[in-house]
Amino acid sequence: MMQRHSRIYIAGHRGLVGAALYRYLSQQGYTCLLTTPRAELDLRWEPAVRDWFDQHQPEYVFLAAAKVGGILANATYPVDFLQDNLQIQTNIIYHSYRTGVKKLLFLGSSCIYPKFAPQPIKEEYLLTGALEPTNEWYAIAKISGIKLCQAYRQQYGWSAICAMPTNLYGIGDHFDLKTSHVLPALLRKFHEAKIRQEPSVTVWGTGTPRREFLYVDDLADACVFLMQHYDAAEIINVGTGTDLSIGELAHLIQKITEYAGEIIYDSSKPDGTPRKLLDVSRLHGLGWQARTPLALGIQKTYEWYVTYAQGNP
Ligand code: GFB
Repeated sequence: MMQRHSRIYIAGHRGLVGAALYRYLSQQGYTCLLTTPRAELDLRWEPAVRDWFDQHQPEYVFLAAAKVGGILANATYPVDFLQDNLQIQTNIIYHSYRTGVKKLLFLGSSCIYPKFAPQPIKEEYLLTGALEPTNEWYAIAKISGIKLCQAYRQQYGWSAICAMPTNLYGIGDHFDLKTSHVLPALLRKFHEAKIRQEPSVTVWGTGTPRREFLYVDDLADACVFLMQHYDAAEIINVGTGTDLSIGELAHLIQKITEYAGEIIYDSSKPDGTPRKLLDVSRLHGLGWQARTPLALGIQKTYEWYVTYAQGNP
């Protein structure tokens, strides 16, 4: 079991998930959290990762470092999403194993599942159908990460586990309108339209795709729960168990930001997967459930955006 004094490496501690993990573990009293800024350690560069592990010798690793982004970023930077992620995860998994890390948690994504997977999506649907083309580069990298963890467990009996979070949002998110995910993008669009008194906000696609959103602090809680209570080869979904349409999300954000204008849909932009709702019964069976209702999570994220993130996307 991970102890309060264990040496815990959070790879990607400046990202949405890594920062939430850092906050959560600190609050829980874990005192030896290892982090290194990107400027000092390029995780894509194998010799640097080798040296870092030799020097720091972590006991537990949360692998939250990844090149991530929304539907347009995925389509625009396929090399980054495939190659950077393959390099980062392979380097960290290999050197974790080589230096005797006791347990590693690899973070995947709900986009690993087939585009037309039956809903809600069970873990066993992995690799049963074609992927969604807008994010296949990222998905294939993440599937490779899962398989590498499973291979290490099978060949060497090493404790690597894989959590598959649904779409995430929360404090520390990125609000760049071209590269971000839908929830931060809409928060920013509605907020700016209110301030500038614009008559309408444009939402990409048709508004009909359905998505499930998990507050990132809940994910951090789930990751620590899994690190402590789960040790098996099978991947495990992390979500809320409920979804809504992008149109419904837009109306909710319109209400939270108190924007009075109109919503317009731009159907020249891609919709992506029609629906992505995870089956979370395996995680519920272990005794973990998400806590933060969507409206509350969005409200907290909005307050953080207005206070800290504007002008610094
Ligand atoms: O969050 P998102 O970019 O990614 O888009 P995915 C979700 C849906 O929101 C799509 C629509 O149907 C978008 O067309 N949408 C509406 C918008 N307005 C906007 C907007 O202003 N910005 C954005 N970004 N979307 C991601 C994958 O897929 O899911 C990632 O690309 C990752 O790799 C993540 O796996 C979990 O949910 O479609």
